Amino acid sequence: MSNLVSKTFEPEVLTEVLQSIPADKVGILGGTFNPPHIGHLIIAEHVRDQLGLGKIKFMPSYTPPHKKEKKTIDSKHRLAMLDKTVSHNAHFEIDLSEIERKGKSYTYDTIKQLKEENPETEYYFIIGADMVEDLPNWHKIDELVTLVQFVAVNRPGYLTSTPYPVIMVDVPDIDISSSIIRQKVNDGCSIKYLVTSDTEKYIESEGLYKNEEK
Ligand code: DND
Repeated sequence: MSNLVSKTFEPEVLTEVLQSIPADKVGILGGTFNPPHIGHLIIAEHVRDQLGLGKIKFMPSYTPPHKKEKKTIDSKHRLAMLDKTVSHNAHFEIDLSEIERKGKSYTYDTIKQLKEENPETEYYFIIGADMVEDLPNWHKIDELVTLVQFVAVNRPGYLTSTPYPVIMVDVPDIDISSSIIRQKVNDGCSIKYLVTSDTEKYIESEGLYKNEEK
């Protein structure tokens, strides 16, 4: 064994090293991901890069709190597609907190749980401008903004002005949505390049989004 490998740190040196490490900065991109698309990848990567975050956790909802009336496909399909979409980026992970908790996926409950489990971590919750407009309707929003730093990205057709404390990050305008992709599949149109090729194959092989009610 070489000297380099066998060398051990003195305890006081290790303490100094640990104290100099900044808190973990982790981005969370919560979503229904029905399906995940390249817009999700672009905003996650831009925010990670611009805010110097260590990683981005993609967090699929079990039951989206704001989509009561809509039919959302089973979480097993959304999770499988998300896995295929994000697995090529070493900075991206999937967080199963909401899928495992089941029930309505209120962000307040999720952040409270994550903060209890990882008190040293600084969380940055990333939302598109459509969700910025919706923030006043979120469950326990006044408490939630004290627990997590919201990060907003621009989205064509939506404003980003809000009375809530939100960091703005500019991303290229991306006029892609999950609903447009579902509509295209239903109409028999190509979704190539709107989703990753593995996700495109999965949608096709599982027959997702065909014959959907309008
Ligand atoms: P969506 O279902 O809208 O996400 O949910 C976003 C997150 O907000 C989830 O974690 C929800 O649980 C949470 N939420 C919403 C409402 C109420 C509450 C919580 C509550 O606790 O009361 P999508 O799968 O549609 O998209 C994921 C994210 O990506 C969204 O923030 C969306 O705005 C954003 N996005 C884009 N941003 C810019 N340009 C585009 C985008 N496409 C999606 N083209």
